Amino acid sequence: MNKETHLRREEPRKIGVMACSKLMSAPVCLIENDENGQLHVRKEAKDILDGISEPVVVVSVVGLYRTGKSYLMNRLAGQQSGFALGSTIESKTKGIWMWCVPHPNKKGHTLVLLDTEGLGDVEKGDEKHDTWIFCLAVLLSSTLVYNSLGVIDNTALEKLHYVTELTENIRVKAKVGQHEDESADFMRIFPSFVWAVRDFTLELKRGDKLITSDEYLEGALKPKPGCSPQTVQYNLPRSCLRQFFAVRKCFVFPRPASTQNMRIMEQLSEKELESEFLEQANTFCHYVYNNAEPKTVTGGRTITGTALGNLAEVYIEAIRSGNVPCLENAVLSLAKIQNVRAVEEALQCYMTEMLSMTQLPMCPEELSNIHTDAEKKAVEVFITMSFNDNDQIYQQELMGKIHNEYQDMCQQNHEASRMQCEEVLREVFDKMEKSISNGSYMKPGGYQQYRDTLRHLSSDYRARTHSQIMSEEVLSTYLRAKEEAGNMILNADQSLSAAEQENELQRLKNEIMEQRQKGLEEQNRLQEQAFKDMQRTHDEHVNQIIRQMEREQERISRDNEQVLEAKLKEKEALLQQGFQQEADRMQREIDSLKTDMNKQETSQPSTASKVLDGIGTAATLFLPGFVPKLAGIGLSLFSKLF
Ligand SMILES: Nc1nc2c(ncn2[C@@H]2O[C@H](COP(=O)(O)OP(=O)(O)OP(=O)(O)O)[C@@H](O)[C@H]2O)c(=O)[nH]1
Ligand SMILES: [Mg+2]
Repeated sequence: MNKETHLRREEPRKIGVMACSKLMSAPVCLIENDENGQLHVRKEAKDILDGISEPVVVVSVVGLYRTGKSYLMNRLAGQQSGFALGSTIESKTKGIWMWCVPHPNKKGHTLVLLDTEGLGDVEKGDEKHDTWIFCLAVLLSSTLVYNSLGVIDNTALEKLHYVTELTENIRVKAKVGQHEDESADFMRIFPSFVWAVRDFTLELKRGDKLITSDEYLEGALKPKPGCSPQTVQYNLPRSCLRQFFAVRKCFVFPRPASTQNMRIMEQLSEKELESEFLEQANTFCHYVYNNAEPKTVTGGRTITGTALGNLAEVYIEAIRSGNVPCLENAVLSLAKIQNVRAVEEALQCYMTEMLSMTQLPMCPEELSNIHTDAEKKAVEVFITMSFNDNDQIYQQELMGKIHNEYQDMCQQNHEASRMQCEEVLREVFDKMEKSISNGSYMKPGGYQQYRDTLRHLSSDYRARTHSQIMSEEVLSTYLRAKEEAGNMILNADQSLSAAEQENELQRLKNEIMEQRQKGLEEQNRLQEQAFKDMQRTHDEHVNQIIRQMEREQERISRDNEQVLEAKLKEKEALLQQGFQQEADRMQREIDSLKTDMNKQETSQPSTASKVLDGIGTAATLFLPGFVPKLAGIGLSLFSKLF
């Protein structure tokens, strides 16, 4: 018996999710019909998604009404109740409901559960509505759970006719070539597929041999030979499932409790559920937690909760205006919305970090380190949120804005330092100023006295301001202002001969020049720091883009590999079953997929070098004379360039 069977209801279930109430205590409606019968996204749900800046793993459940879908979703949330269940024959869930919970084992990810309205309710009699619910579940999720009761037989597959309509209702590319086969595109971007068979009472055996639930599903998806209309009809949903969903999985659940108890499932403790059901339910949940991928869109880009909300709106808008939702167009619309926001939020993140960490005046190296950290975080925010910023237009905008803010901050740091130095200067030279005013130095030997005091106080001042960036500059300005007074004291000093006075005058001039030089050197050091900062900025932006490109490329390659593997398997199966023509067609698809994969592979280095050019040029705009070096960029994609 499974360990979890012993858990009492009051205890949180140990299937993973513990702190899900942190995000949302209960599900909310995401998509519903408005008063005109048109689908729309509920603001409350959109606002919740807007606040989720983490990548999302989206699991949706679809299937005929009254088949335990909401109950299964509650189990995924690790909760006894949440999505509303009904115990009568009337369908319960309307539209699409959403529950966001922290992902139980993917740190930094949110698990978004989408529970959908039951399909095929004759009372409702709105087939088109059902079709859209099914399409939206496919479009919005990264794992699609199809839930049905009983067995996977022809009737069950006929009820899944929605998959055969996907090609009419969803478009991947805005323009499709005449003979282009879209199934690989669908397969690449469609969610993984899980068939949950409820109230399964049979034994998983073929002949004498025990089979797995996955083998059971694959067996049910085998095509029949022949080309009679009935056979074509029979094969259609099967081939759609095989062609659109590269990853397919099946779980069979026995009845969870007695008929009496099933009406009050939400109130049953784990003990009151059938142990075999519990075991299956836990295996199912663990499979989803471990295998459901973060949601991506075309181009391998992982999306955040915010983007998911925007995506839902873009799709709903297309459906409302009578268009077929198109993934490529959706990504373009999403890019416009997301990129502007990505720049704003990244800049906000930078400013918050800077303001909380800095205390002006401070040493420029320290300020620079804080800036580097803040910029790194800001670029991370940008990279997670932005979309299709292929020419790095928005990233360069961010770079410029951060640069300006940092320049302002450096300026403020100079000013703060100047004020503090001037304050010290006033204190230190106060007595000497008084002596100048009351003419105490206007006497024989007065000049020497003045010079000694000046030297002595200058060194006092330096000791008190040695860590200040404006120390020498402020002293230089002061000494220049004192030149006149020094000359007067020198002139008035009768103890010095004319030649000595001439010498002293020259010395005074030289000293002022030297001090001026020191001030300039100080400013040069600051300039050098600015170049260093720019180099770091450049590296940070380039590194993060390239890393992101690598992640996307990795995901695209993985998706392609998966599609390729599925197609090779499919071809083998077709050959074994004597479908030579179909197997040949599959081989052509495989060949064209391989060509695409090769093309993508070879275009990577040129894309990477474009990034470097773009970001490098942007950097030189902010700092004339800046030459972007490639130090610190040691990433694998980049190294392919050489
Ligand atoms: N026979 C059976 N009933 C179940 C199972 N799981 C839950 N139920 C019960 O079936 C009824 C319907 O469950 P829901 O989860 O609301 O079903 P649903 O598919 O979401 O229903 P709609 O929202 O109306 O489409 C409830 O009384 C549940 O307690 C199961 O595995 N088998
Ligand atoms: Mg329901």
